[in-house]
Order: sequence, then C-alpha cells, then structure tokens
Amino acid sequence: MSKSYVFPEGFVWGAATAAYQIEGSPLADGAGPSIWQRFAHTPGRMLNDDNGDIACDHYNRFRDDIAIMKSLGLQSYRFSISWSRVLPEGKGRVNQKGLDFYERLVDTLLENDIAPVATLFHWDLPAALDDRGGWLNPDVADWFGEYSEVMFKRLDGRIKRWATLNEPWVVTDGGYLHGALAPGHRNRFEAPIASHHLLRAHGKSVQAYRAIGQHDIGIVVNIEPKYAASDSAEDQAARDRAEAYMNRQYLDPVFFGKYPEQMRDIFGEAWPEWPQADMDLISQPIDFIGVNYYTRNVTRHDESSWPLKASPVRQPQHTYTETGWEVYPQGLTDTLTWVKQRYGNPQVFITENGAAFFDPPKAERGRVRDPLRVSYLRQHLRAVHDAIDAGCNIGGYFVWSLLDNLEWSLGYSKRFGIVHVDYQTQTRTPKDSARYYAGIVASHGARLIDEDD
Ligand code: PNW
Repeated sequence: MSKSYVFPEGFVWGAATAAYQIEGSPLADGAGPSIWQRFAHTPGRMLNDDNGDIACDHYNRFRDDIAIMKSLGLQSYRFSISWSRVLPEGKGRVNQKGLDFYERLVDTLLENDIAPVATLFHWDLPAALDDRGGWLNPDVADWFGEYSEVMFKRLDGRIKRWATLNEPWVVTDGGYLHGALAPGHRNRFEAPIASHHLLRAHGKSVQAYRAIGQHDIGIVVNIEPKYAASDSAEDQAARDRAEAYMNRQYLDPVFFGKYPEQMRDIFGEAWPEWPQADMDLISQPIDFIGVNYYTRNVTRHDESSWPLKASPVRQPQHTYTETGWEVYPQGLTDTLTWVKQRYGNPQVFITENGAAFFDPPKAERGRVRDPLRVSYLRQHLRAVHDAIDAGCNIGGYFVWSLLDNLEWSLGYSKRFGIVHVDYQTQTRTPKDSARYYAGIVASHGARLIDEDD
C-alpha cells in the first residue's frame, strides 16, 4: 500500500526571498547603502559584474508578485527587511519611507490572506555600520536591537513570525573567513568574533521582542548533515568538526549557552573566550528554529583544507545541482530528526529548500519546463513528511525561491525560482515547478503520491 502524504492540519505552505536578491532600487526613497550594494559595485567581486540595482524590481512590482503568490495558493511568504532602508545610517534616524514600503508589502499580503514571515537580517548590513567595524564591533548587537525594536513597534501583530538572522554561518564563513561574500574579509581571527556578535545581536533582538512583541521569534540557520566518508577515527573526527562548525556553532549557544568544543580545535589561538553574561544573552528561549536545507556533505579528513582539515567527497552516483550541491533528500529527514533529538524537539519551519538547475533565459510560449526542480521538490517534501512521521514538530515549508533572483556573488547566473524572471522585460512566468507546488499546496500534500520516482 502506498503511503499517504497528507500533512498535519495547520501546516503552512509558503515561499521565501531576501531583500537584496529581489528588490532592486537599493537607494530609493532615502535608503542608505548596504554592504551588498557596496560589494556588488566593487570591480571583480560579482560574477559578470552583476548587481542588485534592478534585480527583480520587486520594490516596484511587489503587488504583481503577491498576485502570483495568491494564484499559486501560497499561505505564507517569507521575505527579509533591508536594515538600511529603515535606518539609512544603521542606527539613529528612521527613514519613514523605508518603513512605509514594508508596511505596504505586509498590508497587501494580509489583504490576500498570505501570512508574512519577516527576517530582520538577510546579509545586507548597513554600509555605515560596516564603516564602524560591522559585525566585529561589539556595539553592533545594540544597533541590531534598536533596529529590531523599530520594526516590532511598527509591524508586530500584522507580522506574527519573526526571524532575527538568516544563516549566521554563511555570514561569517563567506563574509569574514573566506571572503566570497560581503564584506569580503579573509581572516581567521575575525570570523569567531563576527559569529559571537551575530549571536549577541540575535539575543538583543529576542530581548526587545519579549518587551514589545506578542507572537513568535526565532533564528534561521543552514544545516547540512555531515556523514563520515569511512569509519576511520580520522574521518569521524573530521565529520565532527564539520558538524560543529556549520551545524552547531549557532544552535548550541542558542539552546545550551555554549559553543561546541571543536571550535577551539578548528580556530586554535584565534578562538576567544567570552563572558558568561554574553552566553546568557544568547541563550534566551526562542519560539522556533528556521532550517534552510539544500544538500548534505560526506566528509573526509584532509590536512590541506583550511581551517577545518575536512573535505567533501563527491558522490558520482547522485545528481548535482547547478551550484554543485548533491541532491540528497534523505538528508532533510536526517537533519530534522537530528534537530529534534539534539535540541529537544523545538518547533521547526523549513525556511528554505530548493535548487538551481539550468532553466532557459526566456519562457517558450508561456511555459518553462523544469523537470529536475519538480523532482527535487517532490522528493524533499516526501522527506519532510517522513520527518513528521518520526515525530518532528514541523510547522511549515518555504520553497527557495519564489522568483529567480540575484544569487549573491554568482549574480543572475543561477536560477532558484519556481517563477521564472526574464530580466530584460521583468516578465514573470510560473515554471512547471510552480504549478506542481500549487497542486501540492491545494491538496495539502496528497498529490505527492501521484508520481512514482
Ligand atoms: C542560502 N552553503 O544561502 C541563502 O539564504 C539564500 O539567500 C541563497 O540564495 C540560497 O541559500 C541559495 O544559495 C546559502 O555554502 C549559501 O552551505 C551557501 C550555503 C548555504 C546556503
């Protein structure tokens, strides 16, 4: 007998985006520049010299985009707020017009019965704050608290689910350790400091929320389950380092008030000690974890890989996406059951899951065929259902992404959308995957049994 894939009542279906990746008009209506605006205009940083000046022009077309969400039957939309639209200098003076944009967005979502989920920080730090040291300046936690408070005061109640940070691991690994993402530093002394102040900023935001907010606040992390390439002690230890570094570096402090032991092995003398008061700030209770899942990692010991001494092993029997990520749906079930066991079955939302595959730059007669993405979604949604069967407390699923968009330093070369964007004309075309996903949403998962791969 085949399994039923109907999801529990109240399970939320949505799609996700981030401000700098879709909005365009980064300096409109009094906004201050962000580090991504600056990075994207620094020669050599972005593939094909792409930038977010126009992106999907969502700043002007958000009503059309909400109409698309409505037509797909989406129940929720996860977006991010650009800090420097609201506070052009990052702190102090509030730019009412920036706030007004997010208010219009939220009100239009609500008019269409789409529940807004807001991420306060999806990588676009105000450039003015980077000039003061950015995530390396301890004061950044207070600046983030101040910004959070402005948003909660204006929009809590209309927004009932808030995320403080998106993927702090990517911010420090890409922004401060390896330098491929803004602000583009490459410094093993800086990365642990940035991590810590990101977590303190999260803590300040949660604190502000408890004083003002009435609903739910959490943090979004990327998790990539790590499997040892062999049962040798060396490979097992490499796996543990990789897991501590990517999957536990932020969640352990938030849930247990302490960093994984392996952090000191990885960073050596560059790993600092922090006061207990910081750890108490960081470990305040939260209401949910947002999990972003794309792929897994089979890990082997590798002396030459800095600073982890661990490298991924390619799996030739499996499909890889255009960003070079192995398609491994079981990893999502494993991730969700790992979170359940390690962190005491907290409420989890899958806040991102999706794939870049080659899609044509133009729709053909109103259609974009993306069978690999359809299959990716089907398999991963089944994996989510398996985790629910295993007792995981999963509140909803957000596909990454609603629209093709600026894939950070890879520019527009990678398409993650379920809706195709023709960047020349800004024409939107729901891909086959969008229609497929709409069918899943309408049947609350039942349609997952329709096809047999
Ligand atoms: C996420 N990794 O980034 C981001 O939240 C999105 O903004 C982005 O567009 C999406 O995933 C697709 O890349 C990640 O190396 C970047 O593990 C890198 C990793 C994970 C997530």
